[in-house]
Amino acid sequence: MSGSPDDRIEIHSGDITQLDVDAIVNAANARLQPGGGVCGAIHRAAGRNLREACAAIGRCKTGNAVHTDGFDLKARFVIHAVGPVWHGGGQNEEALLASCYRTSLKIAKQIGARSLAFPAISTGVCGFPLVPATEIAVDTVRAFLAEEEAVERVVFCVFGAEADAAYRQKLDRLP
Ligand code: AR6
Repeated sequence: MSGSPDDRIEIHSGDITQLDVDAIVNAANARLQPGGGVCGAIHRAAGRNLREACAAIGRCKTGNAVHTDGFDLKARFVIHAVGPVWHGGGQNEEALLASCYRTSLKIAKQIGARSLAFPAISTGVCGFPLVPATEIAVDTVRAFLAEEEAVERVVFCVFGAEADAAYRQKLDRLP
């Protein structure tokens, strides 16, 4: 084993587009278009080739993910995961969010990405409450890392003090 799951998890506060990891995960929309938030930032940083690669794929269902190259990013790959819009919790949002994390990790394993960074999927425009979203993100990643050695390192890339505090609290890591 390459260490216990928690030794392979990091929290990084800042812009995911700057991270030097094998793959970054995008909080994408179903049409895989640039959009705003972290998705817009990733498309701006990766360049127009990313838009074309996404257009060639077409669509992706909520809870699922697809991958492309990273083009102008430091990351070799972008894994585009489509998170659920929060409708109050009665529309399978929690399972769909967990599926985004699980599917992204499986893709990372398939493409040989040993280090992977996630943004806080669905917690911006999609309105998923931060604390339950953090629980799902961390629990799903921990469970995967406990079973799989192929992905060696997972970075939770948080943007803003509130998300930073939520992840630190969940992982019991005080600043
Ligand atoms: N690096 C890391 N995290 C970021 C960055 C960044 N550069 N920019 C924002 N965040 P959101 P969603 C955080 O709204 O809720 C888009 O239009 C942000 O603070 O980007 O999944 C897509 O096209 C928040 O914590 O994604 C979709 O249509 C988190 O990233 C839709 O929005 C997610 O916020 C996806 O909405």
